[in-house]
Amino acid sequence: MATEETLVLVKPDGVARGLTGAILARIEAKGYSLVDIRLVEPDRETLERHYAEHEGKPFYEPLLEFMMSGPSVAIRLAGNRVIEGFRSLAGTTDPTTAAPGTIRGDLGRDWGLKVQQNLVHGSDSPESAARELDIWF
Ligand code: DAT
Ligand code: MG
Repeated sequence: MATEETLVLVKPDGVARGLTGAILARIEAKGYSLVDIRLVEPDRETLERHYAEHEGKPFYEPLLEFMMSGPSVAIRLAGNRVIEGFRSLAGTTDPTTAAPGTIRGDLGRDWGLKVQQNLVHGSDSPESAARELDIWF
């Protein structure tokens, strides 16, 4: 498959816990290329666009509040099959049960909150990646 791009976010919990470097190290060790990277403090409108698919779900409002609680790091990441590759590196959504060896499995846990704080976001399809990269870059 041809080289593709994905959007990665180190979310506010990752930045606040000082894990940006550790997460970037895993991405770089895997061999993907950083095309662009920036510190972002998104407003509500940006997050409503980014998380449009989750509007109406019980965790939607807590998710937006969490994402506005501090800066995130937005990364344009490139490589062959990087969309599925980064999702694999990140691990499954719930950090309690995400596999050891993954970012969420090794570095995340349940903090007893209404929204899962799971350190990173990664686009889930080529369509999502194109849409999300347009929002953040
Ligand atoms: P992912 O980030 O693995 O693509 P998602 O797109 O389904 O997961 O959900 C977006 C974020 O919302 C996710 O990273 C954490 C939060 N979330 C998802 N499902 C949740 C749930 N059942 N309870 C609490 N937070 C949830
Ligand atoms: Mg998702």
